[in-house]
Amino acid sequence: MNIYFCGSIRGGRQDVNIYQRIVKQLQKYGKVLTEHVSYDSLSDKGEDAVLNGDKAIHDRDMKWLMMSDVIVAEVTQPSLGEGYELGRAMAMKKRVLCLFRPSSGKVLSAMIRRASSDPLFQTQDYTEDDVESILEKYFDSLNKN
Ligand code: 6K6
Repeated sequence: MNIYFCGSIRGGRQDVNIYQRIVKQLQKYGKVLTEHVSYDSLSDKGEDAVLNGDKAIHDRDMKWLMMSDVIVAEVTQPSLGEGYELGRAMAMKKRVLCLFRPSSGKVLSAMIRRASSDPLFQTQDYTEDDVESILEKYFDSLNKN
């Protein structure tokens, strides 16, 4: 199974430790095409962008999005790039799981919260300690369908 993980980059890297925890768990279920989103070394300034260029990053990510079977997005830290990826994923009729932490004190965008009226698109509130069990339940349910 190809898994596309979305997390904030230029939107701010404050949740990178949680991204790492999520990616580690996702790797039990399949190949995470976007593991780099969880790297400590990736800053919000973007040495990577200088090396590769924004067009190459965008085109590579869109190719991976198309190849993916499921998209998992940590959406607590708002990110334009993530919002874009989620809209594109929905248009491609991909299966999407968004994870949001209310304990952050933030309120999730209505556009993401209400996209969940689409059966393929789920948004789940969680606490950091629940990461593993939530993902286990989600991927178990996929395997049954
Ligand atoms: C690195 C640091 C700053 O800019 C970069 C460029 N590198 C990227 N490499 C791979 N994926 C990226 C990059 N920038 C954005 N993305 C994609 O958009 C990722 O898949 C993330 O889920 C999402 C983050 O968007 P922003 O708007 O927070 O950057």
